[in-house]
Amino acid sequence: SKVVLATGNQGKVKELAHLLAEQSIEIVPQSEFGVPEVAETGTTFVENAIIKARHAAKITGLPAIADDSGLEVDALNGAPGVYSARYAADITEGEVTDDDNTNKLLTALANTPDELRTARFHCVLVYMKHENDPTPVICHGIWEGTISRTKQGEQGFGYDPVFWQHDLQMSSAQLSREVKNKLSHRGQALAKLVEKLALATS
Ligand code: ITT
Repeated sequence: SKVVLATGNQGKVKELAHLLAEQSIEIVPQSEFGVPEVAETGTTFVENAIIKARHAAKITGLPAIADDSGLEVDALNGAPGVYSARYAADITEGEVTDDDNTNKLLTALANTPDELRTARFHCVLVYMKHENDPTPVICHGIWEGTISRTKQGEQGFGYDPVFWQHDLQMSSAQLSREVKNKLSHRGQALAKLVEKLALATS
């Protein structure tokens, strides 16, 4: 069955498409339908994921999966949180890049000692059968780590170069997609979603 993937983020597409393809769910990126960006006006990951899934379902007439995610940093009282994608917007002219965001984060934590640099990624995945689906399927995954003092690794996207896995002694940008998917907030949310969709459609 065809499902539109309601994201403009290529990093997310790479991580999600692979696992969903194994479920005989045919994922169509929303770019193929020219779905325009929608304002993420929610104050929670759940609200924003529903806004994006509903918008894509409305425009394409297909069921939709959306991902709203972000980084919660304890020393910053939970920031950047739902604003993770646009964290550095206030100090950047034009498009905010992943590098702008990670640089701002490293600066904000410059005086934070190692033991207080704890953080976690959240990912909320939402599946909506159609734009007026009254019972969206909502799944949440969390991935714990710490914020390093330098960027390391070239894989992944977003804050991966500064998201440190102490057990592995690697940043999440140094993990292969397969290993990141096994551990990550997105991989965990997706495993739950796959299970729920299998039940819902069986
Ligand atoms: P869409 O709304 O089009 O899906 P977006 O990038 O705007 O794309 P979000 O609003 O959900 O998505 O912002 C999530 C941000 O959190 C993302 O841009 C990254 O900076 C960060 N992020 C989420 N998951 C991540 C991951 O696995 N690794 C690194 N950074 C991640």
